[in-house]
Amino acid sequence: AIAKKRLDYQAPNYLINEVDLVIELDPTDTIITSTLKCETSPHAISSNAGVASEQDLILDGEDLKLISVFLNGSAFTNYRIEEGKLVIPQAELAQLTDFTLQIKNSVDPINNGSLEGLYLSNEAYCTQCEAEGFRKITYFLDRPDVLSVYTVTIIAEKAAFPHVLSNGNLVEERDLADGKKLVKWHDPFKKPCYLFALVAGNFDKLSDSFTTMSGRQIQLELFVDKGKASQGHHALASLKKAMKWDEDVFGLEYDLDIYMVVAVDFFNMGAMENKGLNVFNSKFVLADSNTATDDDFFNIESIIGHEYFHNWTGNRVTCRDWFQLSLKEGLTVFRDQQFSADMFSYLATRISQVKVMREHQFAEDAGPMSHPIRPDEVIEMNNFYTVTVYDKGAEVIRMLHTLLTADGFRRGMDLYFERHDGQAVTCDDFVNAMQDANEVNLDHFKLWYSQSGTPRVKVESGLESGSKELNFTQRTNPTADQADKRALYLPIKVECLERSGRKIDLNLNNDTFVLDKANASVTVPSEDFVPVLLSDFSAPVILDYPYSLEDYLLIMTFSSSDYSKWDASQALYSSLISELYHNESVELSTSVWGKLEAALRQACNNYELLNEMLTIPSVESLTQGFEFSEPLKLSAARSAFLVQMQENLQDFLLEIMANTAQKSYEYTKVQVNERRVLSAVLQLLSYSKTPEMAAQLEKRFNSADNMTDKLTMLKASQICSVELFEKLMLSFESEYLENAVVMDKWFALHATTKSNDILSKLTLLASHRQFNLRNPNKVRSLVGSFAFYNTDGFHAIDGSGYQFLTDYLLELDPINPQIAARLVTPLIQYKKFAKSHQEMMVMQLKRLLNRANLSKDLYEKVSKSLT
Ligand code: HT7
Ligand code: ZN
Repeated sequence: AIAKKRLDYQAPNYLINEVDLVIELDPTDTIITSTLKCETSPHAISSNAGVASEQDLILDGEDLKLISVFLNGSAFTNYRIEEGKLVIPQAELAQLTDFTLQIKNSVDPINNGSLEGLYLSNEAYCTQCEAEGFRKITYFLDRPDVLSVYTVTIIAEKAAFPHVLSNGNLVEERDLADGKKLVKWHDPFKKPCYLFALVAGNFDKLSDSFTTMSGRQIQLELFVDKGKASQGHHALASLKKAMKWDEDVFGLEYDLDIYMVVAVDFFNMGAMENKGLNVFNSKFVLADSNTATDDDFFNIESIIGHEYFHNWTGNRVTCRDWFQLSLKEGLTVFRDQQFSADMFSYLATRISQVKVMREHQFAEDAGPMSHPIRPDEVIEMNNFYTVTVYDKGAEVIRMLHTLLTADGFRRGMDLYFERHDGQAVTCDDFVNAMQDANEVNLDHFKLWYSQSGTPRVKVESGLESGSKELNFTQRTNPTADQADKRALYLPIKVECLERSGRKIDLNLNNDTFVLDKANASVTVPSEDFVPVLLSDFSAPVILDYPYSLEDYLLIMTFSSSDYSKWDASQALYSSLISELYHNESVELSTSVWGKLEAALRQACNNYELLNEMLTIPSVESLTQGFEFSEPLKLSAARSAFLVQMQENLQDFLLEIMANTAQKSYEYTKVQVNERRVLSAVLQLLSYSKTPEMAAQLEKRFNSADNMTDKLTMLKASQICSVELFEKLMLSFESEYLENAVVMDKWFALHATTKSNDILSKLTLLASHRQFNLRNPNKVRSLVGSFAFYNTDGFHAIDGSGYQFLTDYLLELDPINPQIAARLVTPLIQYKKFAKSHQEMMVMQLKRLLNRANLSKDLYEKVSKSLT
């Protein structure tokens, strides 16, 4: 497997201005006739040469059967096939500045388990072309800087496929002989081939419309499986909110006359922003109160928003090459976060994002796959749809937003679109627009794009005659991909509190201190204070300050930022759990509990904050705080902490429980926060493991009128009583057996159960009639939940969890390498665990590496982890 390098970029030798596709659908033998209007690219011509290219035309292709080639209307046979690619020799094109190439090939959708290119999801045809899937449909210059206008004709059986869709506008629909029909679509906007889409199936359709700010009526259509139309309303309402928000906040209006969204069950990721025809994983579309949780409602709104926002950040302005992926993904994630913050809540949105960074991105940066948000080297592009490119990428955009303010950021966005609409550009082009629109110099800031790793910011306070200094030092440790690190440009939000809780004025612009070198300090006009650092997670760094428990409690009580109150609660819990980790028999002092309760009581008038403060850091997030953690010991310490917390705060928790009445379900912010508080309280109380608590959970499960509460009771019973958990799970299974999306939750709950025979359970579940190895949602629910979130099972002392995952990956890799490579993540990050675990994990990684024909996807990750 050969790595591609960012710095090797070369502009294309040929352009493809127009693409005309005729696709005759057939499950095993779909025929594609592709007519390409090509032109020699100006880049390919050296000054003293003629007008024709000096290089062969090399069209990407994978798993295709070539039928015929025509050049300018004549049969053409002087081509070569090299490693799947179709090569038209330069000599054949020597006299031509523009030419038409017609290629006929066939593909086999039903046997395409990779879910890239054209495949079948249940009975529907659908496509996934990002990143490099178009080459699995036809021969093409499969790179994002080749932009073309598409006309797509689809021929399908009329009865089986009432809905036959592609990008843009419908221009023709007519019946053909033999029960077939022809449907033709035209997309007037030039686009890269990764935004091409085709869907054909028999769906229920929900229709609506949106009037844009300039008064144009846009037709909205949502396609879901038959019988599920009632579960599509939330997604459609979310789409309209997103369209309005992008107009209000960024002045961006939708461009085509129709916007379609299709929900499919077989999908590798969350959703895909194909021009005018989004394809969604059904779990991010379908929702009603009986089948979806509050979190599902939130995620649907956010992902619908995300894909919609791509229409400008991704589609109208796209990436020059895939190394620039964060150009569209980091920016669009930032935009969807701002949207969620405005629609739902800033605090909840920010906290959930910070958890992603701390639990997953920091781990990625500390592991073998560490890369900058703009990677330098890639073997398999699918491996770079990462928390680094997406989520750290969004944090980098957020820092620009902080530094330039909302108005300055908007000026930068306006200039970016003014300069680059219709182009394929780079991350530098984006930052340059921000810089030029605001007349600032962002050269140093750009280092965020090329440097990987998580900076550590150490803060110390030193006494200076009558006042104190806060001394900041930043350092980024070497990562697997880069040895040398430089100081970054870091905006750090700071607040200082006197012991009385009074805020000290620091005279900082926007409460933000910019640390732009290795060391710097801030003067604080007080001798005794507690600094509140990195409010709002103003930079993606790890902070190190010698806080005492008292300090955390002071921040939890007096900080002006709810975010910082939550952050202090998490740091407090982590430090107490760490005490138990080092000495499992330690009883945490009663005075801590009393003070904690007092701090939590202060938040009782703010259920949004309270529920966050009652949530204890996950094992995954705690793991990041240790150099070589013993996972089983850490999980035990966390449980021991929860038992003590429950014992010491029981009256307080029972009081809250008594104060929250069950209401008939509505997805409103007030109700969501009440349910979240109740969920946190019930989970904590479940550590009592008493029959009374079990009875309470059973009663609440049976009377729940919504999925959120049902899942809360299942999760709590998983802690409280094995018998109750098994009983409720059986009842849940019989109620939802036919609902694929809901059953994913059931699989995931089983997979995260603490149990000595978890592996035989998983094996049994894998033969459940709703389980299907070819469906990524099922695999993620069962195997993914186990490997990522079942610490005790996955890290079992005998290595059986590691072996189980590996066996599974070996089976999955030949079918869907993209998903196999995602699931290997917990195994390749072995270096953060104690030696005995490392050895067993390495043994399994070697088994993978020794497999003949391992995919590029797994090879890239596994081989890096073993060097
Ligand atoms: N831009 C989309 C990425 C995506 C994807 C990438 C690789 C393979 C399958 C995929 N499905 C979707 C989704 C997004 O970020 O909006
Ligand atoms: Zn995206």
